[in-house]
Amino acid sequence: MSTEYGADQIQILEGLEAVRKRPGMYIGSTSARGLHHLVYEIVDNSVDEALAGFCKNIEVTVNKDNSITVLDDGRGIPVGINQKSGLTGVEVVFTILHAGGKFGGGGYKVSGGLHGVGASVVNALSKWLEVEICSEGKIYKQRFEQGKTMYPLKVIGECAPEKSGTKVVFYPDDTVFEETVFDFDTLKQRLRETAFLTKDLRIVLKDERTEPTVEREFHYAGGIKEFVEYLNKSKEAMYHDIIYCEGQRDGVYVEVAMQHNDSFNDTTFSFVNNIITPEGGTHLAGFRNAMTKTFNQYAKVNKILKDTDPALTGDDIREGLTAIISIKIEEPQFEGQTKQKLGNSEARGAVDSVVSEQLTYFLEQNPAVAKAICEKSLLAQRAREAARKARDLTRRKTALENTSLPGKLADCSDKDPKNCEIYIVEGDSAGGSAKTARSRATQAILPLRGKILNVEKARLDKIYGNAEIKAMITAFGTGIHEDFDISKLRYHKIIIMTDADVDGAHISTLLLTFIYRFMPELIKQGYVYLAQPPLFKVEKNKKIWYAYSDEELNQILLEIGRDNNNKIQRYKGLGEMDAEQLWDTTMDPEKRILQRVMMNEEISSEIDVTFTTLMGDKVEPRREFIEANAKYVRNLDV
Ligand code: TSJ
Repeated sequence: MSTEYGADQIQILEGLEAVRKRPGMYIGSTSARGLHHLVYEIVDNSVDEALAGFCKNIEVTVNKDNSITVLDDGRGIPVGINQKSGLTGVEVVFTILHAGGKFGGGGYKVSGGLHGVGASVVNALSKWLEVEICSEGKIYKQRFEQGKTMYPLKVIGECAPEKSGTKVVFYPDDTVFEETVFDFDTLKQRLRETAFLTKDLRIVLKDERTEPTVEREFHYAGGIKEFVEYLNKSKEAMYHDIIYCEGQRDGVYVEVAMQHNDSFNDTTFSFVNNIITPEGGTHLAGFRNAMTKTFNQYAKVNKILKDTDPALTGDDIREGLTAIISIKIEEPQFEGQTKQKLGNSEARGAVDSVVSEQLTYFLEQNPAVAKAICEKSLLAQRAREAARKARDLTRRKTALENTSLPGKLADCSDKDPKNCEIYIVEGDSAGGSAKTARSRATQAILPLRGKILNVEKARLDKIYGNAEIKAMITAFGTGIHEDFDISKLRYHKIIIMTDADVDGAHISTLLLTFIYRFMPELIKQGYVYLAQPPLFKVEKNKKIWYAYSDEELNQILLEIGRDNNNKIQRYKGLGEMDAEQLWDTTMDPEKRILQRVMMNEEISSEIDVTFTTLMGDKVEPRREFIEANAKYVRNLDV
C-alpha cells in the first residue's frame, strides 16, 4: 500500500476536515444529542450486519474514561483491498465520507443514522478511534486521530478461525462537543428500542464508570410484538394476542404489531429503517387507511354496522390502540421542516396492502376480538359525537364573545405573548397569594381547584366538560388537537406551580399529562416550566436564606454555622408563604429557578410508558417504575 499522499488521500482529508468544520451538518448538533448520535452511528453498522443475518450480539460499553466500545459478532468489516479506491474496506468505511455498508455483497444497507452518514463522521469527530477486526484467524487493527490515519491496517495477532467480529473504540473530541459525558439512560432507551425493532438481536449495554458496573441486556425474540407488550404493560389489554402483520411489497418490508387496551389514547409509533418518525408520513397514512377500511368492511359484513349507520372514523377505531409500524426501505425520502416525515409513495401502498390483507384474515379467524374492537369503536363514535357537540358550544361562545377568558384567571396587562407568563397554581389560597405577589404587567395567575382530571382515564366528552381543563384551554388560547395553533398562544411561559410535596408532584404530573396529550407542541417548543418553590427557610439574626434542596440547606448551615440562633422552617406548601415570600422565592424573574420541561422525541415511546405507568391503574408496574427511576420522580412517595 502506498504511504505517499496522493490526490485520493488529500481528498479524504478535505472531506473529514469539512465534517470537523461543520459538525452540525453531519450529526445535527454538538450538544449532548449529537454526542449520543456518535454511538448510534456506530451501532447502526452492527445492526445492519444483524439485518443481513450475520450478527447476533452487540455489546456497547461506556468505558471508565468516557470512551465508547462497540463490539459485534458479525463478519467483520472487510479487510481486503477495495478495487475502486485501492484502500482496504476498513479504511473506506472510516475515511471516506458517505461510504455506506455496501461492498457488493448480498446485504444491503437499511438501517441508517440520523443523516445516513456513518463511521467516517464519527472518526472525524473523535480525538482517537481504534478498530479491531477478527476474521479468518487473524486480528487486524488500525488507529486514527481526529480522522487521520496513524498507521495502515495491520495484523496484531490471531483469533480462533471460526470466530469473527468487529470492535470499535472511540473517544469523542472534546474540542468539538459542548458535552462529552454519555448518559446511560439515554443510551439505554435508544438501544432498547433498537433491540425491539430487530427481532432476536441481543444488545448488552455496560457502564464501567460506576462501582459496581451496571449492565443491561435487551433481547426480544418477539421483536415489535414485545414492543407493543412493553408499551401496554401498565394498561389492561382488551384481548390476549397481539395482532401482527408482516410482508414485502415493491421493495418495502413492512411489519406491524398492535393491541387495543382499555384507555382512550392512540399510542402509535412509526419507524423507517429503525429510525423513529415522530411526524409519520406515507407509511403511517397507509396503516391508518388500512385500519379504517378493514374495520368498516368487517363491521358492515357482520351487521355490526347497518348500511344507514355512519361509518367508523379512524379515530374511533384507534381509540385505545397501541401500535408499532416498522418498515425497511432502501432509499427513504424524508420531507417537511424537520425532515422527519416519510415521503416515499410506495410505502403507503405497501403498508396499506400488507395490513389490509392480513388484518382481514385475522378478524375472520378471531371473531370475538373483532367484535370487541368494533364495539369499543362504536362507543368511541358516540362519545366523539357528544364531545363534538360540547366543543361546538364552546367554539360558538368564543366566536361570539371572543374574550370569554375564565373568570378565575387574573390576566396580565401586557398583550405581547413574548413578555407574558401564566402561573397555573394549585389551590385557591396559594392562588390568592400569587395574585397579590405577581407583577401585574406580565404575570397572569390561573388558580385550579381540587383534583385535576386524569386525562389518561377519561373520554373526550368528559375531558371537554371539565371546568379546570376548559379554563386552561381558553387561557392558553391555542386550541387543542387539530385546532391547535401555536401562533395563538397567549403566554410564552406556562409555569406550573404546585406544593413541593407528594400531592403537588401528583398534580404537576396530571397537568403535564394533559398538556402532553392535548398540546404536545407546547412542550416540544419549550414553553412549559415547573416553578421551584423552596423547601426551607433559615433565619438567623433577622437575615433570611431559602434552600431549594436538602443539600442546599446543609450548605447554608455550613456557611452560617449550626447554632441555636438558627430558625429552620420546612415549607409544606405554597400556602405557608405570604405573598412577599412567594414573590421573593418563586416568582421574581430575577431570582426564581424555573425548570423547563423537555421532550426528547427520539425516546417518545419511553415518555409514553412513563406517563401511562405513573397515571394508570396498575399498581405493580407503577411501583417498579418508581423504584427503578427514583432519581427522576423523587417527589413521588410510595
Ligand atoms: F461503524 C463501523 F463501520 F465502524 C462499524 C462496522 C462498527 C462496528 C462496531 C461494526 C461494524 C460492522 C461491519 N460489523 N459488521 C460489519 N460488516 C461489514 O462491514 C460487512 C462484512 C462483509 C460483507 C460482505 O459482503 O462480505 C459486507 C459487509 C457490509
